[in-house]
Amino acid sequence: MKEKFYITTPIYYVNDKPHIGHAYTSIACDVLARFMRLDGRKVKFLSGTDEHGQKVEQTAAKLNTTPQKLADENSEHFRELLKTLNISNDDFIRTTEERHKQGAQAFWKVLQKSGYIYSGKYSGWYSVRDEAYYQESELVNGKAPTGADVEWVEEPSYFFKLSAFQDSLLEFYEKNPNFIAPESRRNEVIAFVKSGLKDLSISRTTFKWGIPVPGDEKHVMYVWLDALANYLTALGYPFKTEFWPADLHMVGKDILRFHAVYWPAFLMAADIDPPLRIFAHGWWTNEGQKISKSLGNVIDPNELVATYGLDQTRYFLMREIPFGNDGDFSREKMVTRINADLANNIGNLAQRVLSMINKNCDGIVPEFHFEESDKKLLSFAFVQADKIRNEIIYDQHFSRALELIGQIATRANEHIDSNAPWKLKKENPERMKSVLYTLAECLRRIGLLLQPFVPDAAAKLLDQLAIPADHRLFHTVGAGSALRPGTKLPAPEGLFPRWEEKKPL
Ligand code: ME8
Repeated sequence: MKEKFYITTPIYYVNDKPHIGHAYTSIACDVLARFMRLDGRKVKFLSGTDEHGQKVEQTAAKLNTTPQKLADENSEHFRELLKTLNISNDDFIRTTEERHKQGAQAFWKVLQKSGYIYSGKYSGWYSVRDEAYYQESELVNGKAPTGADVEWVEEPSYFFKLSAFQDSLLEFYEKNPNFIAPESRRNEVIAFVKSGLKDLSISRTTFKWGIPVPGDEKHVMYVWLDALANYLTALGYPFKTEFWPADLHMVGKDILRFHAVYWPAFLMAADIDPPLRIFAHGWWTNEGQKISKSLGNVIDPNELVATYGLDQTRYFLMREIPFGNDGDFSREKMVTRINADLANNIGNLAQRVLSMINKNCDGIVPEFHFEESDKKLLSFAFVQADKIRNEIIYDQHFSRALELIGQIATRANEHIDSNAPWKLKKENPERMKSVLYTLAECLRRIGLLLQPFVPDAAAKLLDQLAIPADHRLFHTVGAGSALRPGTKLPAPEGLFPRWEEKKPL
């Protein structure tokens, strides 16, 4: 059996349209899903929408529509965004689907049967925007630590005995040092759990838009318990759980606590294995400013793609900042990446090599007799591939992986300059052929490695090298699957155009 890999995005709230944060998480997951498939794993990649709760109900009321209509409309926007971004998810779950409602209710019943649910009364602070309860001590100037408004809530509620899991959670983090990434976030979570866990209110009675609590329909399930269960219900829980435990839940830093504290505690209570890893990524600002609706600087990912191109957008988001850190989006940084990394380095390499083979070798992969420098370049590319694999599999270090791919292109461009194949044409045609072969083979390796990040451009590059679709898995990166001399190549086409600022008319 192939090794499995189950990866999830957060499920997105349907109170509004998608923004850059949604695109970012989805692209990061897609890179991993594609990487793991190319690495020979059996992948399950899940995304979806989080449709219940007070926030969605209130937004629908404001817009004079029903929560279901609002959810239908916005869920579709998320689905379309995934298509636009070339996201390769295998499933898309909506929490209003029957399969989810039934699975979430079954999960509730298991928690109840195990004795970890009791009924009581909640009185305390709640933030509708965050869909989160806050302690008095957490408030900052009367607001949630996130800046969201809070309201005082007093209502009958069921509670989950979260306090009973404090020690088990700490032991679990201790035994599984890779459970929370990055490291700094792990420390935050441990400190939070050590500071003491209170039981968690897991049902609401003052509004209706949620999954009814089994056996007590005056209550709806707390939207986070409902939402987290999606990772199981999408697999067919309680009947089927193939692929569980999840290998990675990708989340933003603001929702780490729900995933790294509440979720494993619920699962422990239900006697189900916790997921293997939670990665909390950072947040984007826009030209140095916090992104917010009131500032009117929300970035629409559809516009990014329309303006800069799909692969360019994917590349920028994965390359610009170390994954886990916060990052700043700016037009200037985007254009610099497009021109310096994509057009001038990788694009230019492909252009030079493929057009020289086209002109000087009749578009046929030439014969070769390697010199030491050729072998050195190819083995560099091979070693980089191994390093990239480690960066992605163990650390999800996307920017470093792309940097390593860029280094192969830089070396290859240097190899062109130092060998000057255009001069060799007359002086030493045999040597020219070997140099061009080496460079084309180097491009093949670059093309293979680029696939998860910029799938369209990588496919175009591999097509131009006449690599059959079934020769594109990572195990083909080595010499055993190298280009065959004599292979006819199609006419070369540009890969990554330069960004030219349009001059005003
Ligand atoms: O939180 N930069 O959904 P959501 C980067 N429904 N990421 C950002 C961001 C920014 N400026 N702004 C937001 C939810 N995000 C829940 C999840 S999972 C069981 C339930 C990220 O639509 C944010 O960190 O509000 C989060 O991971 C994601 O967008 C979805 O947020």
